[in-house]
Amino acid sequence: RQGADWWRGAVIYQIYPRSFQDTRGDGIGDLQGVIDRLDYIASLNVDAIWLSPFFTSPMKDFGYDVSDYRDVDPMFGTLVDFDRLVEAAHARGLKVTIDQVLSHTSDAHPWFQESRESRDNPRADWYVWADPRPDGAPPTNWQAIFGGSAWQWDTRRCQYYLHNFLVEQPDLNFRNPAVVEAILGEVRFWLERGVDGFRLDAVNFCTHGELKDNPPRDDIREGFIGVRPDNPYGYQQHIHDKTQPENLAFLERLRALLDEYPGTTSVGEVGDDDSLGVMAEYSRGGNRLHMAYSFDLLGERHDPEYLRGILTEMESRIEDGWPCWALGNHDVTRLASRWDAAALRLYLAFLLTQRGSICLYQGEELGLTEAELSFEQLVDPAGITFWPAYKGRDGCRTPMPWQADAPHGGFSRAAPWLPVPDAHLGLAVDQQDAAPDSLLNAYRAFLAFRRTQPALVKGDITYHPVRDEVLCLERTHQGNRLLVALNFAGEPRELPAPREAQSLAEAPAWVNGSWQDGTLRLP
Ligand code: TEU
Repeated sequence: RQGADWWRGAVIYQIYPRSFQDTRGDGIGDLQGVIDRLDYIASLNVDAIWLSPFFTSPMKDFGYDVSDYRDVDPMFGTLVDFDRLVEAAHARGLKVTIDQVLSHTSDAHPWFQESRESRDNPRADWYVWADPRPDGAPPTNWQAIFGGSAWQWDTRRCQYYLHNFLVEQPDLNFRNPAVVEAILGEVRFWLERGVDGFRLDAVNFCTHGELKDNPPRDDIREGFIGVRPDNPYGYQQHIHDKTQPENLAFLERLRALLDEYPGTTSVGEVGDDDSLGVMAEYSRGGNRLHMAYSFDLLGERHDPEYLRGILTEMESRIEDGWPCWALGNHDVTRLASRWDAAALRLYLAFLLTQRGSICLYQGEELGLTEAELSFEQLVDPAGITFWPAYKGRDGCRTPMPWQADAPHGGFSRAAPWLPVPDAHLGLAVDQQDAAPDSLLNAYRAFLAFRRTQPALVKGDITYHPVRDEVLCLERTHQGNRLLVALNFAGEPRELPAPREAQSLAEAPAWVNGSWQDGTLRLP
């Protein structure tokens, strides 16, 4: 696990620091809280952590609006805490990856403050500024992901600036070489501090497209994040040319920087109509990103044909690139409420047997459900804008329940920024620790088993056709060969094992069920 390519097949545990563990009593999690819980994280048998943003921020998008890339927001602690966190994680064999939100900054970032001062200051072209149309309207019809025009009028410059997300998240101008240099300098700061890698936020949004109207779109891709005809979030009807070819030059610069620090890695978040194609393009060739992930398994569809379709398409397109898969994150409805709550053990086996690296989102290992919040309780601007068609992301961001009988589930002694749902207390870590057959212990056991199987960590993969809602796949690495049979039927299934698998030993190692005389019996 310790070589320079430790990230291939690694399992990365995503921490949303705001909601992990509060030690200061302000109802918001902090870096010390992460340090205090590292033993828990190591007990899961994961390889790395990914920390969602903890940088200085006005918190309009809860940290994805960075106003100082090189510091820790006081609500989370200090750089000294961060250094201690890295040291303590490394001491437990855990790699540390951090989020880098490079496509945009906060409007409170000094770069933007300077840029908006005038049309001819040294940072005037650091963001994407454009004149209005003759009638005063925004330069293009592009829509922001969080609603409304992607252009915001600025009264000082009498120009519009581009924001793909919130008004408070102005888009950096990656077509300006000075911006690319500055951004690489910010990334180097964290490499020097000893981080092992980066999750690159909305990485295909960095370079903006030609400023021209896009045609309205009438297609809606089924199964994609929150996309329904009545739901504008993620539909982005006017920004579907976001993945610009010029972005590749930036990725190549970034990779050259990372290669100066052997053993570091990168995973790019890709949101695109052809996200699988972009994942392949961004992770292929060894000179761009190490890995990429998309929202393809984060939507509502979870039937085995759909899942197999995504995964086989990825395999056919990725060549020497490397995918990263997740079934949950801080942007989507919790897995236990999005897919079938009765099948969480199946999904864990499904996720952890795919080819690629894996992200687990905090609380997924507990089977946490989406919190039901009223409109008055919402704080996510996306939810506040689109309610009730789309309820936003607060429901997947409520605090970790550590102890069933402690106030606020042991997360904080103060009222947390989002409530700990009563329904989560029975799923708290202390309850599941004590129950040998809990979901938490199933994750631990499967992750421990996975580590002993090189075929699951870095082996090749082949998929058999789905039969009777059973998805069979094979993983092979040198002498290590496994047949994985995943029963999505919701009831027991009996079927002949795929003929190609007959040469395997008939000894199911972990999955319950049996395999005898060529017949698979799956509960
Ligand atoms: O999310 C990016 C994002 O929202 C898009 O990738 C979008 O979801 C996708 O295109 C599907 O429509 C990241 C962060 O994860 C999120 O929390 C931030 O709010 C966002 O960037 C802005 O920084």
